[in-house]
Amino acid sequence: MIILLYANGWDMDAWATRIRKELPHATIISPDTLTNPASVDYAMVWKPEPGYLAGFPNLKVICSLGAGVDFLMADPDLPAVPVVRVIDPDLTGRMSEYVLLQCLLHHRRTLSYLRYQAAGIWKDQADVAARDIRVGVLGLGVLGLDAAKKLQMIGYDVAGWSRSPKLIEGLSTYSGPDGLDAMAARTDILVSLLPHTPETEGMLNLDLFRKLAQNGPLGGPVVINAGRGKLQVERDIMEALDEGSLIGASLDVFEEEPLRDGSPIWSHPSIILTPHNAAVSDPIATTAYLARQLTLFEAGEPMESVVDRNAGY
Ligand code: NDP
Ligand code: OXD
Repeated sequence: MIILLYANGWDMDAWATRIRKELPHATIISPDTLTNPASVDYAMVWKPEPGYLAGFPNLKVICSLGAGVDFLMADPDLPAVPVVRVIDPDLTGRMSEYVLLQCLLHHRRTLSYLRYQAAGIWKDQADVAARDIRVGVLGLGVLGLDAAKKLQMIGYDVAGWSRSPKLIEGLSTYSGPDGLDAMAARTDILVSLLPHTPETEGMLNLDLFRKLAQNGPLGGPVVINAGRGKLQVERDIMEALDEGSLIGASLDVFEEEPLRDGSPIWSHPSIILTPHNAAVSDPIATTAYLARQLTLFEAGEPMESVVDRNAGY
């Protein structure tokens, strides 16, 4: 079994060591050590250049080293083999930590208190109970559902939106364009955990922000995006913050990454920015998961997280 391991810009030593541990019979190669592309059976990749994987004529499976596969789906020359993505409790747990933290930071007005502290001001702001704050989660997949359940455990009034209708005990669910408007109207904090597809691109825009609950207990709505940067229209986020149809934002992902120097997002007092690290792929957990998928494939068994290439995620 020959595996190509390639993640543009990552240090892959720890990854190669872990894969060798999980799959002792595998030969791990990198673009630097590659001599015969036709010998490669499997690719484990993160953001290879479009067209790169087409140079491996005998690939059997392509594995994303993360949960998202938008960079693969956007490759017009992607080989027609199964694409597998990561579904792992380690990654899911990290994302839910991020979502809970960001909701709480805005809910408990942490940015204001940090400013008061810096200025030596002793000032109290109106306190709101979690049960009075309505959170709307865009995406009820692996990550969205876990985050929604954990937000409920804190006491938030949570709803979720997905492409297909869902019945989830204890959770208000919405789907489709009408469902989005209905959920927006009852949302104080909007959490985006959607994949980037042609359908979701640009949907975090001014039109949607204005449909969020404008008279909620926080004084206005907040958006949190850890899905993909292409979901958001950054110009619209700035405009919404200016006009007050948003009062805060937490952004982990950006239209262009790294975020360009000079973007007003860097210094906006109501935006919390993180560098696309809401849920990083841990080499140990990720390689164990992907090794299991390849073992299943070699045994002729179905793999657990094959991407639906028509849906694009
Ligand atoms: P899943 O595929 O499990 O879930 C995706 C969810 O989005 C599903 O509920 C799906 O609906 C919904 N969805 C997709 N398209 C639409 C649409 N057009 N309208 C409404 N709902 C839609 O993905 P994960 O939860 O595992 O991951 C989600 C995304 O999180 C990844 O694709 C990636 O972009 C991002 N991510 C970001 C990370 C970070 O560090 N910032 C880390 C990991 C992931 P349905 O249930 O009907 O299929
Ligand atoms: C992922 C990511 O998709 O880290 O896993 O963005």
